[in-house]
Amino acid sequence: MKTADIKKIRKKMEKMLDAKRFEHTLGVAYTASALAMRYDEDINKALTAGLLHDCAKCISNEKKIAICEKHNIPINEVERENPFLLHAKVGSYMAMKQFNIHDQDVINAILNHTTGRPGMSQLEKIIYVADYIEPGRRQAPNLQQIRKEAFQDLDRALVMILGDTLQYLKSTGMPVDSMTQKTYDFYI
Ligand code: DGI
Ligand code: FE
Ligand code: FE
Repeated sequence: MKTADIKKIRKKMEKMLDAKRFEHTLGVAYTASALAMRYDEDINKALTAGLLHDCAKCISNEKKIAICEKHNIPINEVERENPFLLHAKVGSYMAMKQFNIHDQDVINAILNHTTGRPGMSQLEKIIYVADYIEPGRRQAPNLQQIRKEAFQDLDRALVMILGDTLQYLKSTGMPVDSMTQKTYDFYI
């Protein structure tokens, strides 16, 4: 991943996303790069995955489902009910096909950024955590504490986010994707 390629991705994302989502995307990319510095990970991979993680976010639910069906991307029951969850799977597919990203770790970071997965790589954890703590986020409880923890102990921050996410889903009555629960059980 060269700097020039990253600039190109950034320009494309500005066109593909609405202004608010683009702002969030930049927040995630730069937060991920700071975490990469802290944890000795590849900064350009963190920037690339951060820029692309929500690339499918502004695609309609109907279109996301159609893309999955066309390319044999499996849709589970919870995703069928909450198609916004599919932006992670569709986004990782688009990163490969439209943005020519072939680095499996970057692809996995995009694929698993919403639910996590057991046995995440450092880069996957960095994107998952950066998505939650980037400076533009305001609403989440314990955000101040989680932001601090992210730069002290990445796994602890990960568990805090998974725990708060499950609690939030429970309180709103939204169905839990089995992967979110499995990830929490794995890391707790
Ligand atoms: O795309 P973003 O908003 O930047 O962030 P994201 O991709 O992490 O999505 C966050 C939302 O996903 C948040 O409202 C919680 C929700 N979410 C995470 N895990 C699950 C979930 N929603 C459902 N229904 N089930 C899950 O397991
Ligand atoms: Fe997302
Ligand atoms: Fe995001």
